[in-house]
Amino acid sequence: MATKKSTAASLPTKVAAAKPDRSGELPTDVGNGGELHQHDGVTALTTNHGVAIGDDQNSLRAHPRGPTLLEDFILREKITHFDHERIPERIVHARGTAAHGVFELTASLEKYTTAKILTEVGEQTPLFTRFSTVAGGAGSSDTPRDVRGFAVKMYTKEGNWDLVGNNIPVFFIQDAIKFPDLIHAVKMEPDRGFPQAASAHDTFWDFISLTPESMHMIMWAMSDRTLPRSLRMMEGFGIHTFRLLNAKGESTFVKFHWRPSLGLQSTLWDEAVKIAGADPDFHRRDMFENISAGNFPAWDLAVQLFTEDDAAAFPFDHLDSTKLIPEELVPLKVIGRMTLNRWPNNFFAETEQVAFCPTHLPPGIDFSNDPLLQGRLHSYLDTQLSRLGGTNFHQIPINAAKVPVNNNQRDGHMQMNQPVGRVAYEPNSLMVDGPRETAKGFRSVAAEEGGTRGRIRSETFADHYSQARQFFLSQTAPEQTHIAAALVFELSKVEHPHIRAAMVAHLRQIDETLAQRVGSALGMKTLPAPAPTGTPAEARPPSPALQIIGNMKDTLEGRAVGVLVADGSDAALVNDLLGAISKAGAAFKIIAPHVGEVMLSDKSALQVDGQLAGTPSIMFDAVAIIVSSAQAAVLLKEAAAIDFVRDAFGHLKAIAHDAGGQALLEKAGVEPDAGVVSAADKAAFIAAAKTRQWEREAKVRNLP
Ligand code: HDE
Repeated sequence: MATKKSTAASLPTKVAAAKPDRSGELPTDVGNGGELHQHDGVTALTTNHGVAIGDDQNSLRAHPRGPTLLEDFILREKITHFDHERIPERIVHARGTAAHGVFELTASLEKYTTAKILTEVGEQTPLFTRFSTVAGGAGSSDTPRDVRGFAVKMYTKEGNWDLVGNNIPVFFIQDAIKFPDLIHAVKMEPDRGFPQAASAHDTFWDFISLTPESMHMIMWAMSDRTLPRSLRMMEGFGIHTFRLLNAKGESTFVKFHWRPSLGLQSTLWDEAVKIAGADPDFHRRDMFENISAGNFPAWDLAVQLFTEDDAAAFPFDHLDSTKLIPEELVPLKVIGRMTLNRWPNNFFAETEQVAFCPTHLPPGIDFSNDPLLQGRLHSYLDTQLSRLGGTNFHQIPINAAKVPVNNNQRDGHMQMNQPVGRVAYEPNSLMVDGPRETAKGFRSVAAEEGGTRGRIRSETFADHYSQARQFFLSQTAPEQTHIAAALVFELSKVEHPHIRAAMVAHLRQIDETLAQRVGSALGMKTLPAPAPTGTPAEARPPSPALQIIGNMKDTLEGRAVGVLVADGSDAALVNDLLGAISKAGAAFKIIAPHVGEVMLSDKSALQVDGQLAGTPSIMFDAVAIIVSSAQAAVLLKEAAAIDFVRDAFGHLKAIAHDAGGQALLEKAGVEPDAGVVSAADKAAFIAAAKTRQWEREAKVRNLP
């Protein structure tokens, strides 16, 4: 039988594409680049050992229809490498996305610290920031109800500083020894392997209901903080109290906060659920698209500084990570700005292999005795050893400090360095110019420690309800309702009634009205007795800084508007509206029944960004529907068009429409309100698009 050799001859040998930024990248050809590697101007495909490959389409066979030969080292090398492409995903925060950027200091903290990154105003420090969800696996969706990781690796002139934080300023537990239990409880249940990336199941709420210290965090977790609209619109927090150390050896306590320039914004729960289906990569794509478009997201870095004496006067313990320091008590001081301006070249090499450790600190910053932080100081280095395979992960380019690294640590798996000389110890007299310790090196705060040794939880950690209540009472009415609705949703998924009852018993210690709203929506005829506690909630003044709605900015900047059009849409109306959207700083996407182009009423062509069925309104902050009456008649029979409108309305978004759009609104059951405006009234649309129509919520949903 005649055999034909399959070849790739028809494939283009060179692809004309925009050149990615290759700075900081290891060259792919690390050999001597000899003549063999160039043929007719084409870079030769090689094995990992630099041998040019003659045929990458066919494995070596005994004869054309015979067995493959063991001798085929090219096949075996390629497949073996492929077989080992994955490394273990992170046990928590497995799903993430990251970008490069820069930190610039705007106000010096010289009085408090020697750390140059916090004292040299104007200094630009390169950095890499990774955002993540906590509970889901690497392939889970971007929008579950979950805490978001906010980890920043700053390559300072004095070594790396990793500020490994979250988008919520408090945590579930007080002591690191409970972390494996918390994570085992929230991750998929081990006998069934589900649910993925969801806290709405029995084991999570069982653990939480038996862990009163988690109540403050639960208020945050059930709030819209866990449903960010964009990673660009969330705050970041170092959570723990850290210390700054100045040249005189004096120390000051510090908390770190990242404040987004775009302000805070969240999605609604129903929206987040639908986004997970329509675009599981919603946040990753949003970050990619905005950085690619030059809309660089930015955050202010702010600090709260306080002394031992200040701390002694707080009505909570600053070493307890289930507590925050209200801004009204210790104001925030903005000291610098982070801008993310470059997408990684390679997801695996950078985003996957980046290894954050809270122990990476430059001199001038130090830890506090927070028992949660103290446990983390062990965990991160330990986890990198198994995730990245050995002790030399600091040599991977994304992890490598951008200052010289000199010490006598040697060898180990995947050692990339080739140290010279016979000396690998210190002190020594044989290498007088070898690395030595220096007075400018890392110092620990000389704190006095005293007390009784033991496995003892401090009495000052005993109040679990005051800040939970303070958080709840600080929220706007719609935000309080969302917390109640989230608790009802989550606890309704819990199969064991005693767990539901235990949670409502805790809520009674937080806020009686909240307990009643949740209890009655869970079908409880009578509420369980309040959870027993020796430290009931104290009244604390509300802190409006804890709201999202109150911290939304009066802007459309960084947001996106979806404009639904079809052939024959009114050209003047469409173009006017697009102009107004751009002027307001937002992006727009043109959605139409088909991709390609639509022909507007003046016969001009408009490029389509998304096909209707694949581009639902959940992707946008506001929508406009501008369609001719003839097209409206067609779209009335299209479920995707009706859902587009119904969801936009149900998610409290502004809707602009013309007469054709009006027909769709009617079919979708939209009752006009202040957020439903004529497409000709651009100003009214832009104003309405900057917020959500909170008054509408009670009309479209039965809320607890
Ligand atoms: Fe983590 N955490 N964590 N965590 N954490 C990890 O390290 C751990 C905690 C946070 O984008 C792991 O590299 C313990 C608080 C972020 O790569 C692991 C405790 C906060 C990330 C680990 C905590 C965080 C991690 C898993 C309780 C907010 C993702 C993979 C004492 C301040 C970093 C890894 C990235 C990742 C342990 C609690 C934030 C296992 C033991 C509190 C943002 O080392």
